[in-house]
Amino acid sequence: MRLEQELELALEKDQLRLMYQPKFDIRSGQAIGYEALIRWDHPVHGEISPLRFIPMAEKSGMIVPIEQWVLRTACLQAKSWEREGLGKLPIAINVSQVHLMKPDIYESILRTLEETEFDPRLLELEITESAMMHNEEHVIEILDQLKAAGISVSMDDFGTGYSSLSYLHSLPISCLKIDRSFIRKITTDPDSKAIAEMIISMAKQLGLKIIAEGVETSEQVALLQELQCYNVQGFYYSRPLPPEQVGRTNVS
Ligand code: G
Ligand code: G
Ligand code: MN
Ligand code: NA
Repeated sequence: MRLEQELELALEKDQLRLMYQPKFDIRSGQAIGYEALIRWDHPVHGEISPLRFIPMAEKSGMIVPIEQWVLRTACLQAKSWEREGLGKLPIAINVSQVHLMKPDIYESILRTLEETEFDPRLLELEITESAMMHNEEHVIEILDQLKAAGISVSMDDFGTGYSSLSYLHSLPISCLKIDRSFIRKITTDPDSKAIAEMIISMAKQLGLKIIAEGVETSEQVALLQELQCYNVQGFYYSRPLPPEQVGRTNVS
């Protein structure tokens, strides 16, 4: 069977699972939320990267049921962490452009939140800068609805698309995630540092939160702190974790 066809069955065959990568506040050393990241355990090929199968799923349309499953699973997981005494942990899920364009995405998300009794104010959707640039009117309308329901939206991989300042200003988003391509070179390449610095000050001007992705070294942490970017995500703090490890590792 072709991989595309196998992906159609992966959901019902229970081959998908989620890992959770914490986001940290470098001042407190505490986790401030968890991003759900999908994995496919293929019975023959082993773990297949989402970089490989998400594009396939977008093409076939499977991305919609898959991301609905991601939302439901992450909400149920967070409720289970809460019952274990870990508190009300904020979660983030990635939403693809194909899913974002579905006319009933808002209703579908709200239904899942109701069914899982998950607080919308603890949910963040991560949407890439490039995904937000298709059909701007539709995107603004959906994001307005989500915001009114208490759900927050972050612009993922920020700096890799080409959104204009005026579009950024008109979008009801709450946070920019600085793409890890800038963070990787932030301590060695003056241009990357200048870009990161500009994004951070622009976010401040626009009243947006800011988080740096892909932080891998203490030098990067020190520089980000100097630039007053206090929220980070990356291997330096934590790799994506299986759900049973969440809340059991704390970085100071
Ligand atoms: O975790 P990892 O680095 O392997 O993820 C690779 C890419 O897959 C990242 O860009 C991540 O955003 C994406 N990804 C992981 N889970 C999902 C998902 O549920 N939906 C979408 N659209 N992308 C995801
Ligand atoms: O595109 P998105 O930001 O959603 O991608 C998340 C992906 O980035 C995850 O699959 C995760 O494994 C990967 N990732 C997270 N932190 C780091 C890091 O510090 N370095 C690298 N190279 N990848 C990271
Ligand atoms: Mn993301
Ligand atoms: Na990203």
